[in-house]
Amino acid sequence: AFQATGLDTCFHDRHINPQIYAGLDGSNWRLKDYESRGGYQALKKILGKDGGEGMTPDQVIAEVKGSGLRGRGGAGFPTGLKWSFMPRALPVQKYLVCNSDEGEPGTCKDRDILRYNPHIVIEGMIIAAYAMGISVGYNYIHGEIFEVYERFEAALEEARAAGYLGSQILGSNHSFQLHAHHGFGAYICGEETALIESIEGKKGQPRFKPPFPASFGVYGKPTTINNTETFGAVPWIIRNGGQAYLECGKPNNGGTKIFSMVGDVERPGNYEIPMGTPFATLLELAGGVKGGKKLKAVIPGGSSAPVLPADVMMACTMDYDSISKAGSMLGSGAVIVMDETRCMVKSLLRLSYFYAHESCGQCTPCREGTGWLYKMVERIEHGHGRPDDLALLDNVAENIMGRTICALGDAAAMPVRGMLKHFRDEFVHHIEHKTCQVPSYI
Ligand code: L3W
Ligand code: SF4
Repeated sequence: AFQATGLDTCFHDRHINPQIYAGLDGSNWRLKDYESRGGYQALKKILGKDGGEGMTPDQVIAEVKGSGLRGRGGAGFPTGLKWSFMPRALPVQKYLVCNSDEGEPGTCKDRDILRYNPHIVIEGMIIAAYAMGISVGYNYIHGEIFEVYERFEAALEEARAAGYLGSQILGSNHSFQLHAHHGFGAYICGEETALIESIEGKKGQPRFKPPFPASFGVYGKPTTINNTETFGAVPWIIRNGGQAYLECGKPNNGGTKIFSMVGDVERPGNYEIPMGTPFATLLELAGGVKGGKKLKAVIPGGSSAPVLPADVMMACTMDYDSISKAGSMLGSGAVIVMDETRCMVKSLLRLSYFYAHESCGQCTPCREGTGWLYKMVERIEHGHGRPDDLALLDNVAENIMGRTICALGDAAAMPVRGMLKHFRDEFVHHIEHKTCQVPSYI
């Protein structure tokens, strides 16, 4: 029904689009397969190895700026702008990092990109390194997907053997050494500065920002860090032009985005759609609400994003602006769909447990506050809620927000505030009646 950005960034669920998925199944991730899909043509284009004139680093950055590409990890920061922060002329070691530490509940896109198309990330990183004058890079891969790490290592070997990676790439002056690095599954290592600490061999705890990694990153040196999907979009942008990518989406929300449709849908999976597509269309692609039940609520951008009730969500389009106008955020693009049988108290309990468990413990509001939130929601869920608990929940969430070193504190507080804003009645019912008002739980 729509045109994706070529087959190379397309990860439709197998039930939806078997042809496209078949092109990227477990056996087609190798270099020869990627080349047959146009792989490494963008790299040849910038280096002038395709018979053309080549592109200067400034031209590459201008193309990425013009594409409207924004960070696909959660924050949506403009990629071209981030690349322009790199002090290219500074005679110090600079680093490029890919954040593949995908851990946001509901999100499962980056592992599929690496599983089915590792070379697209490698090519995107080589191009980024060229644009920013960087000679060393790391791809930090989540520790719980070890087979993906092994596959990425194998793809790196192929790229090196073919002359795409390493010293004097394709006979040019551009050299880039890229290494894979795996974590051990801590959610907090997806926060960019914790990830950098972990690369350096330290405990993965976030640093204060500023300074941002752009000036003080790996080993204190200028570092650019982007998400896996962000790098994956770069080869297409270079081959087809930034304007073409921008036009796939809508102003300020260029291109396509992969959404992980999870929860109560008939066909969960990853769907690449143009930015600005109505949520209703995405829901339809995923087969609608499971079992024909009624849609109750959606968490539109990974568990850190506030929940939205069905009617608000159905009026949204899938882009940064529309979702944030509705009071939530596009985040990492995990769309958690909840049907009419879902209890919001129980859902919040699961989320609160996650954040309390994953807090690194560095700052008091997060270390203590996430635990308090969890304990309060737990007693409400189990029929021991107190009349003043909702005011206390609100108060603790408010006092975490903006008072912590990294975004995990806010991420723990925002779901609480979203749930209380839209589904307060359910919490009140739990406290007053010591039981759930949702039919399946009565
Ligand atoms: C230089 C400046 N650089 C900002 C850079 C900064 C970073 C990027 C965005 O949080 C969100 C969070 C989670 N000079 C700069 C600058 N930068 N100003 O731009 O920065 P920031 O601080 O807005 O965001 P962040 O700390 O990177 C990320 C949300 O994502 N999230 C988490 C997702 C988790 C995954 C996953 O598991 N894969 O994606 C979900 O929504 O809550 O709001 O690079 O250095 N003046
Ligand atoms: Fe650690 Fe939480 Fe503070 Fe982030 S907000 S640094 S996870 S204690």
